[in-house]
Amino acid sequence: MGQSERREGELAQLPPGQRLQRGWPVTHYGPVPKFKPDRWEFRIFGATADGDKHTWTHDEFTALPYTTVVADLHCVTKFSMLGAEWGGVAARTFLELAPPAPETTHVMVWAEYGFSANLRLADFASERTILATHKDGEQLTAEHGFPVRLIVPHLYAWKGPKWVRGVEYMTADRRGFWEERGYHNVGDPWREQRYSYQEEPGDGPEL
Ligand SMILES: Nc1nc2c(c(=O)[nH]1)N[C@H]1C(S)=C(S)[C@@H](COP(=O)(O)O)O[C@H]1N2
Ligand SMILES: [Mo]
Repeated sequence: MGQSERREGELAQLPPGQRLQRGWPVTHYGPVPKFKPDRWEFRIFGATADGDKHTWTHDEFTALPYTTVVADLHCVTKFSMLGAEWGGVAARTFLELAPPAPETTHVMVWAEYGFSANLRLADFASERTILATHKDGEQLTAEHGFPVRLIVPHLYAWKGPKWVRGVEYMTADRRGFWEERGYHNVGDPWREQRYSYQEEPGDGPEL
């Protein structure tokens, strides 16, 4: 049974070393960006199949098919928030609208102020990965990532940038912001992949 199908009354499963957090703390590095609707665009670039950059204005992004995913959020600093319903656009929708070139193996998800997180293409392509605009039916607040944040349910939450502006298709792996600063390149909470010193050959590019 998947995480999304947990029944009421059933004990929620926490990954090793995590503890339950009541409420929803705000965790990020740097200031909260101000949303400027006329300058905002969401872009997909890099190794696209057609070689072009694809962009969406905020209105265009909002008009894309809306879906929901129930998923937990696990911060590497050890708190977890369980059972949030994220609403937004499935990552797969973008893979269909702007397909990657066949050589694409990884993506870099870019956010305001140059924050970034790298993912294996398969992690981004998960049917549960979502570019979220809402949580539990309400629009995200500025500090939680409005207008768009990424949720990758099966990875630690630093792999889900808030204030996302684009996705770069890559033909080789490259470390993102926290992955360059001591965090694990893959970041699977169920395997407790917290720090880069735990990496095994094949988990990521040389540090
Ligand atoms: N742009 C940006 N996104 C970010 C971060 C950040 O520093 N900058 N921190 C990540 C981390 S470490 C966590 S735990 C989650 C926290 O999300 P929340 O503040 O909505 O709880 O955001 C992630 N997304
Ligand atoms: Mo975190």
